[in-house]
Amino acid sequence: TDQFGIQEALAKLGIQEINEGTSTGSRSFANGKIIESYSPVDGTLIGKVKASTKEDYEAAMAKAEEAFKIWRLVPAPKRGEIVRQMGDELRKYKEPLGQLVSYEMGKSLQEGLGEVQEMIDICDFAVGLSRQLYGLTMHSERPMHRMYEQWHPIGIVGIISAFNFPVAVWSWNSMIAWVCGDVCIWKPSSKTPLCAVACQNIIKTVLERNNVPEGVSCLVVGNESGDLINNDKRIPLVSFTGSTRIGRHVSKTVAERFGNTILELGGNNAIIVSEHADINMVLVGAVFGAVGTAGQRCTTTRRLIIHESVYGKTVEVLKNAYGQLKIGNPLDSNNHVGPLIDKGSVQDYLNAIEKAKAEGGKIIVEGGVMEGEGYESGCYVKPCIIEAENHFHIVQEETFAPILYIMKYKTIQEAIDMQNNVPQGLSSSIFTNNMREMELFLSHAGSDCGIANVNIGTSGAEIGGAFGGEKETGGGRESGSDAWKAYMRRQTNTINYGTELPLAQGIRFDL
Ligand code: UN1
Repeated sequence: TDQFGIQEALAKLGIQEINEGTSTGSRSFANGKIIESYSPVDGTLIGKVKASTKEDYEAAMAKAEEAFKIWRLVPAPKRGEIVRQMGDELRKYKEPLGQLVSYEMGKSLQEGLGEVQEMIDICDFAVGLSRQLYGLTMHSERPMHRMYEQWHPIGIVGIISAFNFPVAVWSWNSMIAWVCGDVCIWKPSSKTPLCAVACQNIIKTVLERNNVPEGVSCLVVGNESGDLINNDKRIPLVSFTGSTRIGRHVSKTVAERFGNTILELGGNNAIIVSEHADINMVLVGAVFGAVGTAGQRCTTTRRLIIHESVYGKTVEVLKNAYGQLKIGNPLDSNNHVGPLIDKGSVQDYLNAIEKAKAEGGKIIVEGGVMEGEGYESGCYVKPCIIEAENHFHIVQEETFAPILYIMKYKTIQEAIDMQNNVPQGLSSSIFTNNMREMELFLSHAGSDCGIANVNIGTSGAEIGGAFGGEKETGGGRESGSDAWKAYMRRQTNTINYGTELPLAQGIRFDL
């Protein structure tokens, strides 16, 4: 691996052989069992992390509670200044952190660096936001009364993130939460704990240098901590990214105690390829969408809905492109497709292909597990294309792997219905140069997803928009636009500066 400078990157990021999985800003401690992190790139043990015990969790939460009392009173633009410095720090560490993301998670180095860029971008966004946490003013129906709303920090935010975006998703949540005056407790995926340790190491210098209370940023590792967060009444908001199956459990558990959730669950994203599409553009959008991150983004393109008149041509172009894909070490910039996260995912991929075949799917580009030199980890698979029908059980599910289902349509209405006719509702797109089709797709009667694009693929959203989706995707929104409102509590204030006390709704109450 050292051909790619991994040891040097680990050293720069402060990653040790054994790392503490619990930390509050500058202080690290953990007493739990050891979690080993193996790279899907080459199967090497990268490092170990000590998981958090219940006592570790409690200690972190005590620090978080203490920190919130101080942090909420720091003026928002001053909190923004701390986040600005975090952005600067991330700029310094973009290269090694991108390398670690690539090595521990398996996405291409380009995508690893892109993920760190999302972190930097959200810092910039959050800095501006720190001066724009606006509330509305209302006109009271009563004389000499003033009404307005203000946004107060909500408290301790629990962030439970997935392996596929091991650093960016945390930053979308934490950077926004911090300018809002909240403090965070982060439970990363147990498949990518070193990325989390690295992030904590990077920002802790900023916290220290500015005398920010350490509990503003807490890290806990291991699945036990996830359960503790979900059940903890002291945590008013849990932002969860992961599968629909686990998301359902998180949603119920947190709702039971009247906590709020932001859920970013599965996607089943489709691109509609119209007869008015520019096929060269479809090519980049669809192939990157389907095979980028080896099909492990929530926004991955899983279905292509192609107009029958351009079906043959589109399939030819796709087959040709898939034939040229290089599968291998994601740190090597010659490769397009890296490994899946682990062998369990490889098995899910193989099962999905079998299920698609059993339901009548026709293989257009053959899949399979890569073997031989360079593929020793056993996690590399071939991106495949299967001609299928939208109603197939397997097509209705999200399989976190590079399997692209293709299908035909006749009318634009039929295409939109197919696109919507899945349980998930994250991302969608249409490739067309026809203005009527495009507007219909974006209309109230069009795509039912949280993200709907034109002449762009389904993945690779910018941080400036609100990110998330409907139906089984969970309904949460994070990152840009006004997603910050979920991280604050709204308070409506009515002030009477007169000498009478008139009641609202004209009610008379004479004493
Ligand atoms: C995810 O897969 O969990 O839109 C997030 C995208 C990225 C984020 C994906 N900006 O593909």
